[in-house]
Amino acid sequence: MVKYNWEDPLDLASQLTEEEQIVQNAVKSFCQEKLMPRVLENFRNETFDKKMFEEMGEVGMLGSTIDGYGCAGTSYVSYGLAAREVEAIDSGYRSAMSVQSSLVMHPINAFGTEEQKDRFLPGLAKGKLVGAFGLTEPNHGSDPGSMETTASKKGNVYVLNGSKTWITNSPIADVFIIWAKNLEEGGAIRGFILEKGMKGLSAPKIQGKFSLRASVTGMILMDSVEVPVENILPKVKGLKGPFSCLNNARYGIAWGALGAAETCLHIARQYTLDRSQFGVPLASNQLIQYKLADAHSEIALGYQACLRVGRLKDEGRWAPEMVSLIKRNNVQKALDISRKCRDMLGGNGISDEYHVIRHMTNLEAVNTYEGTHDVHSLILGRAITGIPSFVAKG
Ligand code: TGC
Ligand code: FAD
Repeated sequence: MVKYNWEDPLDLASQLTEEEQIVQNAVKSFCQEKLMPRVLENFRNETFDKKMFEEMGEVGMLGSTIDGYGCAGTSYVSYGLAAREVEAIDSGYRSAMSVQSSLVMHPINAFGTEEQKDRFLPGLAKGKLVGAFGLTEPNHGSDPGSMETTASKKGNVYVLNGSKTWITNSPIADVFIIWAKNLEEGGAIRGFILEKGMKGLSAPKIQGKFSLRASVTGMILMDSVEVPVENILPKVKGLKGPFSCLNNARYGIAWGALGAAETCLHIARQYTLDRSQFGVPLASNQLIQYKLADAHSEIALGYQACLRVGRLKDEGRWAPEMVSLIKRNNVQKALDISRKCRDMLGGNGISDEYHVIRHMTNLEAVNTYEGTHDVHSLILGRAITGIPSFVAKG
């Protein structure tokens, strides 16, 4: 028998390799030193410091699972642990890292030519270049297969027309992975690498978000943008291109959301130990302990599921539905935990100085992006029954 450690109830630490522990500790120190000091200012003022990408690049956090091109070549478990530590500070910072790593560097690495990899990956790994991923459109979010953005070949360029919206990093991006229907191939979906400064390309910022305020989000507008033919990603065709990238990002989110929930739990625990009402600490109240126990249990169980999927990913024995399962479950649980923790802080719970409300509002967006909670229910429902129900039958 061992003594129960409430901070690591199922002894996750001992299930990690030495390398994974080193990565986690290094990222944790980085987050405390570089991210925590700027988060309130970024969130309050909806600002984002592009320098953060270079700082993440210096410690090997960008495209970390890729081998070569200046990337660290870590396991998927290490990538998940890094997402956990970053999102323990703010989901917006994890968004910036996820998009760069899973949605921009991964498709270039998996579907690009050697020239494209040599040209873009080292700069993206160092954070000298910032990337964005354009799938969602104003009229097509959960159903990207109906996208309207088109590419048509004219001589040695593809001409791209269309618009993407709700795109993380787009206003500050140098490199844009754009998914469009190629008219020459009967509308097959293809990935293209667009670069800042191309004529007809703009990326206005979306203002006024109540969630993920420390992450910059925008549109991508393409008005006859001429993209050299060598900028098409040649090795993938169809929706499996963007979805393969989403598998990795969704996996990181499953870890990250629990990192945010864990921060909320730690803050609520300390607050209820420190604050007394009716002459006793709030934490001595059974109703409070019940809520803490629920949060503690869900976080511990959720991490075990993340670790399991991470190990299966590292072994190549995973299925996309496993990722839907942990993204859907962990984000919903994290959102519920953040709401309960906010409640336990009473009036102070709505002040950003106590951080919990920031995590709570962030998790609303996390529940929506990368496939909404309900879309993942439908993905799992299809796997359980064999019946796709994305389109309601009249
Ligand atoms: P469906 O018929 O199911 O599939 C079409 C083709 O795609 C393949 N596929 C996958 N391949 C790899 N991984 C997956 N997870 C895959 N899911 C599907 C599938 O095998 C098929 O291939 P093929 O060769 O037979 O053509 O497609 P559908 O049109 O019925 O779509 C169903 C649905 C709802 C599951 C899908 O559209 C979906 O997942 N919608 C959600 C959209 C979404 O997640 N958007 C995310 C945008 S990016 C973002 O939010 C970034 S936020 C980042 C941040 O800031 O952190
Ligand atoms: P909709 O698809 O219109 O859904 C609205 C509601 O209807 C949801 O509750 C949904 O679950 C429900 N619904 C939809 N279809 C069904 C159905 N068949 N059955 C039952 N219910 C259904 N996208 C990118 O491409 N790149 C990015 O970098 C990116 N970053 C983002 C950052 C932020 C902060 C946010 C908020 C979004 C981002 N997105 C990005 C877009 C995100 O992926 C979409 O918002 C998401 O996929 C949902 O699409 P939608 O907003 O159009 O909602």
